[in-house]
Amino acid sequence: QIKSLEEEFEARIARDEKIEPKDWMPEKYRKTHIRQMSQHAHSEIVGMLPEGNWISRAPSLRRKVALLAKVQDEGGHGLYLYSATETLGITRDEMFQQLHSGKAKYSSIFNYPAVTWADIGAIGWLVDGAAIINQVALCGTSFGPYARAMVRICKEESFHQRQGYEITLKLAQGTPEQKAMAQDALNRWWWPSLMMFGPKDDESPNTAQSMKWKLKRKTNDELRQQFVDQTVPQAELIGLTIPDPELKWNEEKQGYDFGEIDWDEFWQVVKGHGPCNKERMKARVSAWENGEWVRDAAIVYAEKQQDKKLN
Ligand code: FAQ
Repeated sequence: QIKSLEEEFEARIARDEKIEPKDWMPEKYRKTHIRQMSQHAHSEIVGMLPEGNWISRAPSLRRKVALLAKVQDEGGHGLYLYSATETLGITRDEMFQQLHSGKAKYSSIFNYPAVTWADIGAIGWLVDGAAIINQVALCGTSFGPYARAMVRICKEESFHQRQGYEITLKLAQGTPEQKAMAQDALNRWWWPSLMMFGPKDDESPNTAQSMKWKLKRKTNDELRQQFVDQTVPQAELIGLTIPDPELKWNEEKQGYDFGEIDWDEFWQVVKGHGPCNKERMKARVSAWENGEWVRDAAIVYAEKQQDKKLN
């Protein structure tokens, strides 16, 4: 019987049908979705921290309003993705427990510090730019709730990317000091942004199965190449230089060749030894602990409302 269920499932995937939470699915399909989707949700929530750091120091009211809205969107994306993941049978408490204990990962990129205002430009331009490329592909993913979440999230991400590019553009057109700030931010965020797409395909243990199940629609290297090809002309347009001496247009492949990523640095950051890993986890754990009374009060309130309805 399992055999025929599995065959039917594979046939549905082959027909590009969406798999919905109550449909039969192989246990490994469920597990790998919980892994990727919960890590995606954690990345959105931890991703609020580097930029949150700049809300009170944004250089104008207009910048402050935009940044506040962006960070708020990220919180919304995280909650949306947690809800989508819950449909696979894991609770939100379990997901937080996995994050706080270090069992679940979140994107390496958020373990780097945002040290100047130009970093807020670089995060929007490069980090959201990379996120969109990854997430546009995920709009066609096979699990219905994840695909639908991505469609909505991508719309907001494109506003995030544009606000970041505009910050960088203004700095690049500003005084020599401002232009130097924009270049310095690009220098520091470029390589970590390329790392967001994960290990090379031949060193990515999850890619082959995830491509078969159409969880992933493009591989890590395909998406990384797309990001480089899209971003280099954007840097050129505003007079900034990509910090890669090996970057070169390849006429034959109609794309850029680029230098080797520092994979030691990538794995160090993924394993918890990046510049801000400890600080980020401390912020999340203390938010969870300090918020306990709010969660308790909300539960008691909900119970009281329920009692009122019954009586
Ligand atoms: N950081 O076999 P693969 C955002 C792990 S955007 C940390 O290739 P997979 C928006 C990977 O989990 C960022 N860990 O894995 C925003 C696996 O470990 P595991 C979030 C990484 O899953 C913008 C191991 O390495 N976006 O938040 C990373 O097939 C601005 C082997 O790797 C998403 O999560 C990494 N960079 O491919 C917010 C997108 N790369 O789980 C605020 C959805 C790999 O077996 C401000 N996720 N690892 O223990 C994906 O597309 C995939 O999960 C990949 C990794 C591509 C990230």
